[in-house]
Amino acid sequence: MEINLEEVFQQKIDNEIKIEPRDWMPEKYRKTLLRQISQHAHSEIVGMLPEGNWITRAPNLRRKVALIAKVQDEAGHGLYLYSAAETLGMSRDEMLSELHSGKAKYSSIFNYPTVTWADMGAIGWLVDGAAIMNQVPLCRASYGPYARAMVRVCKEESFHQRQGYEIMLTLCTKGNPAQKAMAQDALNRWWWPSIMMFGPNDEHSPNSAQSMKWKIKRISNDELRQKFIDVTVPQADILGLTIPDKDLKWNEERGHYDFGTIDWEEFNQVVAGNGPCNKQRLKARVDAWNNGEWVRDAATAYAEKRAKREAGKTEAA
Ligand code: FAQ
Repeated sequence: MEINLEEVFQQKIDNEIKIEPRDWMPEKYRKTLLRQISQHAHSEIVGMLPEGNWITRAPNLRRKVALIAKVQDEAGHGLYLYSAAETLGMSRDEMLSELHSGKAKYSSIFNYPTVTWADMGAIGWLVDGAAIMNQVPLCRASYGPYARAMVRVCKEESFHQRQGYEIMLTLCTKGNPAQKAMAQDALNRWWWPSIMMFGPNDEHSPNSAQSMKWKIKRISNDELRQKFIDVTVPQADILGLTIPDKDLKWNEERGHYDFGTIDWEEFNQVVAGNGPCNKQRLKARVDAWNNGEWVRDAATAYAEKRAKREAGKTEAA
C-alpha cells in the first residue's frame, strides 16, 4: 500500500504531534514557516532600534537598566528565531542578506519614530502587548523549534509589557500635566500602528487559511486584534487616557468593543517601504553589518588558527 506523505503529515498536525526538522514536510509548509519565522526574527532585531534611541536619555538609572535589559532581550529573541529558521535549511547569512536588500519583510510597527520618553511606555504597553496577544498562541505552533522558542520569548515579552505600562502609569498618576500630555500624545501616535500589527483583515489575508490548517497560526488576525482591543481599553481607562478612536464603543450584544476603520492605505505604504522611518531603519541594519565585518573576519581567523593548533596537537600525540 502506498503511503500518502501529505496525508500522514496532516494527520500528525490534526493530532497535535509536533513537526520536527528531520520529519517529512510539504515544501510549502517549510517555505511558509521560513517566511514567518525569519520576518519575526528581523522584526525583533529592527525592533531594537526605536528603543535603542532612548537608552542614553532614560530619565534615571532604574529606567535605563530596564530599557537596556529589554532591548537586549529583543536581540536574544532574534537569535532564537534565526536559529529556529535555520533548522528549515536557510542560513542566517541568507536571511540577513534578504533583510538588507529589502526583500524580506519585518513588522510595520518599527517604522515609526520614537520622539519622546513616553514612547518607551507606549511601545512596551501597546507594541509588546500586541506581540504577546499574537505570540502566546504561537507557543502551540505545529513546528517544534518555533513553538519552543516562543515559550521563552513570551515570558520575556510579559516583562516588557509591564515595564512599558509602568512608565505610562508613572507619567499619568505621578507626572505633571505636561508629562500626562506626553503620555496621551504617545498613545495618540502608537494606537493605530499597534492595531495594524496584527496584519490585514481576515478576508484580505492570503496566508491565513493555509497557516491555520497547518496550525502555524491558531487564531486569526481579526480575532487577535479584537482580543487586544478588548483587554487594552480598560488599561487606558486606568491611566485616564483617551484612545484616539471616536468610534470605539462597548457593544453589549457582541461582548466586544466596536472600533473605527483602520487606514489600510497607511499600512500598505509602510509595508511597501514608504513609512516614516523605513529607510533609516534599513540603513542602520546595513551599516551595523558592514561595520561589523572586521569582527566576523577576526573571529573566523581566530577559529581557524585554533582548529589548526588542535589538529597539530592530535597529530603529535
Ligand atoms: N508588518 O496573509 P497575512 C514584536 C504581511 S515582534 C509587515 O495575514 P501572515 C516584539 C505578511 O507578512 C512583531 N508586514 O500574513 C517586539 C504577508 O506578506 P508576505 C512581529 C505584515 O504571515 C516588541 C502579508 O502582509 N511579530 O513586536 C504585517 O499569515 C517591541 C499578508 O498578511 C511577528 O512576526 C505587519 N504588521 O500573518 C520587539 C509574529 N502583517 O510575507 C521590539 C509572527 C502582515 O506574504 C519591541 N508572525 N504582513 O509577503 C505572525 O504572526 C504573522 O506573520 C502575521 C501576519 C500575523 C504578522
